[in-house]
Amino acid sequence: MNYFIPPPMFAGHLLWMKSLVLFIAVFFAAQTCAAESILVFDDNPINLEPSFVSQAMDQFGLEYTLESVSIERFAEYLTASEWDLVIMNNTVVDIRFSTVLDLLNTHVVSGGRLIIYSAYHSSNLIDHELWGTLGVDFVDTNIVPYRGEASPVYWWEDTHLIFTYLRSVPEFLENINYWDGAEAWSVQNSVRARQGFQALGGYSETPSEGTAAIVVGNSSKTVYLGYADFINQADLDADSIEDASELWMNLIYFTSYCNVNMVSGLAETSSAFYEACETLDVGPGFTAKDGASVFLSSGREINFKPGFLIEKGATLSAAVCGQSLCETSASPMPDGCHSCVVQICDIDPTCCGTEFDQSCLDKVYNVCNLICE
Ligand SMILES: [Ca+2]
Ligand SMILES: [Ca+2]
Repeated sequence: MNYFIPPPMFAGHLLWMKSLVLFIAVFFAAQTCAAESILVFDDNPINLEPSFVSQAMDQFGLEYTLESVSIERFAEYLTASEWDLVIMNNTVVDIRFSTVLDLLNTHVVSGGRLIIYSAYHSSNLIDHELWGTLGVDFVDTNIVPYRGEASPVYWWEDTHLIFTYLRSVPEFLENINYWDGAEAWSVQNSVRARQGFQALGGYSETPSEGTAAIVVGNSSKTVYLGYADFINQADLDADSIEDASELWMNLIYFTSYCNVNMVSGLAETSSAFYEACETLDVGPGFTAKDGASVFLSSGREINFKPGFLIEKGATLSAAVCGQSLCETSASPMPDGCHSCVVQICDIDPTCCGTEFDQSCLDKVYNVCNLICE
């Protein structure tokens, strides 16, 4: 069974605010960011160019390998090398007869990061061990017909980082399966979270066992998603970014952010947070509009590129630690310069009082879940 019939053209707060007495550093040197190894499979039928995932990646200036057609080629990529982060947003391609879930399970068991949605969880893949590794047990499926309304997805812990970290993301209350292409179905899978995993959102307004749609675990390295987001075109908070794309930005950041260090092409109208471990490039093209509160934070420096604009009624706060979060230093970190520094120094005050030694550096990964290259 195919859930999607393609038209011919498609064949194939943060706490670091607590000491916001910092400074705005203005540089105009061009900096590029080194990419982490990120592999994406995304056959989202409505936003292929670019998909919500790609929009989020592009906002960060991240390089990634994208496969949107062939599950076999995706499996080859998985086999060929190790990846820091793998994203699978599988709406269309039938994966039931591939080895891809085996490969993804190996990836996670070996410590890799994974964010996954697959329509085919509801097919004969229910018992695959990957789902147990991700902390979920299948409960039910809701197949949403063309022009039908899917269940809303509610946030059960609306202050969690995945809903607030970089972008404030409204609940997915308008999941309407309508688009101008060919007839398409979408699939929502509901699951039960296992012990030790967090169900952060689901199809019921309040947390309820067996109706979970967003489950995180494995030390914040994995996120299971139960819903197809290609049908969610809403921008309910009217900040000019589709809410589904905003959630991807947070999810990517939450699972594996560190040297994500470019934000561009944005017009902010509310609060937004952007942080980097070493260098943060803002722009080209970045506008804080009336009512926006923009918080920037970086280890070494923040570069403002052409097209950077703060309009009347907007505020900008920028914090620079003065040293990379990815290196040890004989100097302590200024407390509050970065959300990760706040987390680390709450646990070990010597990192902000004496020196930023190896045990502090280890916490960048172990506590903040940030990857330094
Ligand atoms: Ca938003
Ligand atoms: Ca939005």
